[in-house]
Amino acid sequence: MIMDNIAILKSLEEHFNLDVQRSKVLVVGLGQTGVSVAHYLYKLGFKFAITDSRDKPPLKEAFFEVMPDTPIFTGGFDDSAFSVATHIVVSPGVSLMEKSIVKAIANGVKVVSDIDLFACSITAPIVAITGSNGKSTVTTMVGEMAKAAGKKVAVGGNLGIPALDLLTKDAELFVLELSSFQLERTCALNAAAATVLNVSADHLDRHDDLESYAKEKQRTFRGNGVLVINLDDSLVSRMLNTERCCYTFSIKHKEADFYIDTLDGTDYLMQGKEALMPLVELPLEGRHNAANALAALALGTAVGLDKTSMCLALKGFKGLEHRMQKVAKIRGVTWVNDSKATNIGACVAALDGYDSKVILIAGGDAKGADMNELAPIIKNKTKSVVLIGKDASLIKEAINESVPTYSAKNMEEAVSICAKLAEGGDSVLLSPACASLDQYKNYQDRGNQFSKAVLRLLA
Ligand code: UMA
Ligand code: ADP
Repeated sequence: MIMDNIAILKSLEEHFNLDVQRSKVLVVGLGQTGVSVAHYLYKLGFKFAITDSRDKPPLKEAFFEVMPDTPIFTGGFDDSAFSVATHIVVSPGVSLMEKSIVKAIANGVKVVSDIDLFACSITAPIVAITGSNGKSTVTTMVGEMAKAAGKKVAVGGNLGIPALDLLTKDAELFVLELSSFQLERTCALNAAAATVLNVSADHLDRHDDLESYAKEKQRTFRGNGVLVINLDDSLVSRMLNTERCCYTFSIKHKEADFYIDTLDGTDYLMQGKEALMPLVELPLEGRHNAANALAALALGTAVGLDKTSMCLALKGFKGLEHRMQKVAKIRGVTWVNDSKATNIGACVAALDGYDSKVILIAGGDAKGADMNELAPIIKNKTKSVVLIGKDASLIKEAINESVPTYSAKNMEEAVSICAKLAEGGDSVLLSPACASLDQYKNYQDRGNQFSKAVLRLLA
């Protein structure tokens, strides 16, 4: 449920000293988040301005058709815009280390996130999901489970719909995917159930090191809700808190609350002594997806969803695009699009799921990660590797000739090299272990270009 405006204003004042008469808010970044924040502040009657460091933020024209009188500062972050603000709402894509932001914070300006504003505006429970990999999959799974259980549910956050835009839906349950960028600037969240799915190297261009990145993720556990903990991840299992209600999950350890066991030769998703459903009925490839299903079951259980509905939702869950998605089988060769593998952990999970060696397409923007971590699995699980993108040379150095590597200028060329290398029975996997922005609009664009190039082979 959503609170009325008077209750929201009271909550904002209590949490952030954000007062509709006295406060002046600067919205930093006019992307999806910034636009949702502006609409929210406008409805509540706050005075606010917007700043964006780009000359022409792409959403500017559409935004000004709706709110033509909003003051805006573009083409750089100007200290003068920050100096009049009492509060800044910083979009996740904008680093808190930006000079103007550091200066504003030093001058006593308060940072508030869109997730904070959201948390101050609702009474319905939140399920919060973060982690380096599997967030979108688990968020969608929990949303589907809630729908199957007959709940009015709203699903969003980093997944796509900004949290504040979910406030138009009078939901009984909110399921939010949260990134480390959203969490690092959030302090008012109190999720009814929360998980950090896993922590592996990602976004190290924005975080100091793996420990501090893990700490940002841990902020999802603030408050007094149920913690859902992955026992298979050493950084996450350290987050167990004996003073809080915790559900554990594991695909390796049977002492977890949610785990996998073999009964009469069949693997089951288990809770305690109860076999919830056979693993083969989960229509997703890869052991990592069994872990995702266990995490979703634990989160759903924590907010009171019934087991039958949760299992029904899992059995009907076909997975999301660009995640281990089979594109085609052409002349005996299976082509798989895992373009969403934008970090090493996701690529390792993808390769781990194969019993025989594959031909891998990898590369792009490594975001400061150490590509040497890919070397062992590439050696064990690939026949050859075709490299693309800005940091291809880092992967090539890491592979150090342990398997044959080829370089391609673009996806079309990468697919054509793979087509020459592949024999009947092989799999070709696009799982880049890197972000896409050096060559593509986003990971979807990269995945679509892969699929198009593969389907052209049919001709
Ligand atoms: N901007 C600046 N200066 C900067 C950086 C950005 O002015 O230094 C401006 C841009 O010009 C642009 C705006 O900020 O106008 C974009 O803001 P943003 O990058 O925060 O993006 P949003 O459109 O608000 O989308 C964000 C998330 N994006 C990022 O975290 C980068 C979306 O996650 C999320 O879906 C959306 O909020 C709704 O919650 C995307 C993402 O890539 C999918 N997330 C990363 C990931 O999953 O790895 C974290
Ligand atoms: P996120 O939203 O965290 O990026 P997604 O569900 O979109 O997660 O999946 C991103 C990538 O991570 C895909 O390549 C997918 O195959 C892989 N992946 C999904 N779940 C896991 C997991 N539990 N562990 C490791 N990799 C995973």
